[in-house]
Amino acid sequence: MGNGLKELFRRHPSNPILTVDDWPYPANSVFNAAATQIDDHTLLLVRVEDRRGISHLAVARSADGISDWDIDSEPTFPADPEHHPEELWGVEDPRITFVPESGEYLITYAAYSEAGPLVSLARTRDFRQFERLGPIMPPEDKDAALFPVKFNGRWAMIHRPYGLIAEHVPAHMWMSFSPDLKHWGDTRILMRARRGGWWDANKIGLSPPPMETPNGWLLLYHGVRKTAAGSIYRIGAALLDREDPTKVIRRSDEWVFSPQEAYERVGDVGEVVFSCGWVRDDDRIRLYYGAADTAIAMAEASLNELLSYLTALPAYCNDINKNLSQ
Ligand code: BMA
Repeated sequence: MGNGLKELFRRHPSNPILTVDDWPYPANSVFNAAATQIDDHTLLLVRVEDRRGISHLAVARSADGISDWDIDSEPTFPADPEHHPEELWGVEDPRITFVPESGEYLITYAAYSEAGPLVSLARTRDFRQFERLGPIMPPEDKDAALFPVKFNGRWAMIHRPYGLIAEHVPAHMWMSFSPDLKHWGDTRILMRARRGGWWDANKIGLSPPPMETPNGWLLLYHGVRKTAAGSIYRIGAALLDREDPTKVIRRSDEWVFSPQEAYERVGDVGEVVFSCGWVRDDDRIRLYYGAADTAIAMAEASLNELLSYLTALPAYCNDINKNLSQ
């Protein structure tokens, strides 16, 4: 976007809406928060990096989702390496999926194990008590979120395995299925990283959990562009078939959101916008994102505008052999 075209996502004027200065206890940074709407308030499950470099998760609540955050006075979901050795170096980048069928919230997060990050799962009803279901994907794997409904009786999850063969092998988005949230399989590539000079070449991953819309499952995903000065993390959009989410039906060529403001360009890791959560209120979408691995910011979009943009794109070709130009 840019060049005078209307941006799909509009930054909130009070960005960044949460920084470590708002935190009730000492920490290094707050970023990459999961988000959900509970009754009359917005809940963020925030990744907090402490001053050792280890991350935990903390709950922040706000009536308008922008200001007056009520933040838990101590870590809500600290790593528990004693019982869960895979959490040795912390817990990171959560995604929340509310399951209407059971009234539970399922939380996927990256547990930073000695062998690299892996996908772990926990569930809660109130964000006070959590039940850990443990690792569901071996390392290295992250950027995972569940769908809120089952498909033919099976849970579905998007995730991003990486580094299984070698660093130079592209990191694509994959999808797996499970009858019981414990045993995962029927694993396949969902959407490939592009190649060459593309903004989303070589490494992509899911951003917030998939959102159900009349036109299909709306996805945002991050693409990583490696440059001589470091990596740039931007966000693109895609649509999956509503009945068969293994089919990508649209994918934006251009990114829909990218680092531009000072708080996105400068920080612990500059040139990063990284989203793990969004909240929908009729047509209004609030996208929460980590800015430069340092603070939390928010941008708004209209669901109808996003869907009009995507549905006007040509149908996406899922056939890799016809897609080599990308
Ligand atoms: C990714 C993840 C994110 C982080 C981003 C930019 O690989 O580790 O947590 O925001 O890098 O540093």
